[in-house]
Amino acid sequence: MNFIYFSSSKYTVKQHKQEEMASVKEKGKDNTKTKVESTGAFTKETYLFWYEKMQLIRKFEEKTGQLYGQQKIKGFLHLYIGQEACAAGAVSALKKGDHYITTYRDHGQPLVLGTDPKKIMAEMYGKATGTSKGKGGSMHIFDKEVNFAGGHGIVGGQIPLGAGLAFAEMYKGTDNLCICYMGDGAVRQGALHETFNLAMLWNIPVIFVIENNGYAMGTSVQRTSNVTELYQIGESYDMPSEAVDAMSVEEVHLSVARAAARARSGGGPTLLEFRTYRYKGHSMSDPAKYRTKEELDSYKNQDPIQQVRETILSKKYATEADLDAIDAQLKATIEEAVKFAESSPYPDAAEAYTDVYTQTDYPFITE
Ligand SMILES: Cc1ncc(C[n+]2csc(CCOP(=O)(O)OP(=O)(O)O)c2C)c(N)n1
Ligand SMILES: [Mg+2]
Repeated sequence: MNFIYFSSSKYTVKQHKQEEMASVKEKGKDNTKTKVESTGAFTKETYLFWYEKMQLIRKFEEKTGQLYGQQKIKGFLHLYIGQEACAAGAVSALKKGDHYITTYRDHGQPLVLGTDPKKIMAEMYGKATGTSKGKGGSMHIFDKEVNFAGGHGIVGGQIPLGAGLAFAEMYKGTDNLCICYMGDGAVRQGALHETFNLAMLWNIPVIFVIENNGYAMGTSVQRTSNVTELYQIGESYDMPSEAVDAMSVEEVHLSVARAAARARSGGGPTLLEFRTYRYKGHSMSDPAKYRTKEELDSYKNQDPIQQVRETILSKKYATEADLDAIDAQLKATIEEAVKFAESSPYPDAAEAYTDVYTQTDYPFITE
């Protein structure tokens, strides 16, 4: 194997990192409190993109919640409602060719990236027309067309895979990167620490995102973590790291744009801690008794979609009627997706044996 990418300028890379870290720290650690001043820098098109995509996630998921109640969608269902800006602000800051990978809370990214909502809905129904031929369900949406590498159920399992996707691009000499999402519950997994170490050592173009929604199932970050400012975990690897107010789609975009510029210019990994909140329970069977209504309401008062709606109206980028028309269009798209899923067939029983990884020359099988 050719190690040229990470052996030649080790000392310089390390120095570069230290300078980066100093400048990130300089900007002030608690940048979640500084409201973005540069909202004027975003165009009308970007605001309308954010509105439409975040509203698509919310309305699509509200529908899937109802369908789950009617037992039309079975298995697990983890909703992203409240966290929409984490996906929308990242996609607007990245480019075609970049890779995305995330947890089982995985409907947001593909919906923003443009995966057909019909195929996502069909996957949730377990139908053959779904993104994973109905064999993955809600937790395993994949779409190669838009470089969305899933949908992973093992907490932390996607972290090394995300670094691997980015490594492959570096190896091929492109300027593509990978944005790798994980929850706050994943940061104590050994896989994260092994990956952070190698990603820094090899200067891999990866953006690690901790979607800190405060809880891993019913357990708060404070109950499991000595360090509760989770972005600081990156600092122990000399990784440029920052906390981001992820109820603000502008802040998400700006932070991802900074990290992407670093990755593309050979500056290696960044850790972003997106401070966000899920309005619904962990999954559909969670009554969410571990948190107060006041806490939930305090986040709903900073709702990312509402914020964008207000900005659009105040800047006169669109009227109430225009936004209502977008909502009506989304409703029709979602109804069409439900119809498509309901009228699609289940996979053939023989499909249980296809798309399964086998290695016929695996040396340890003797029979
Ligand atoms: C290795 C592993 N351990 C435990 C679980 C069970 N489990 C599923 S989700 C979850 C909580 C993860 O929370 P977090 O990372 O904060 O993500 P969130 O659900 O909040 O998006 C746990 C413990 C699992 N899927 N994988
Ligand atoms: Mg969490």
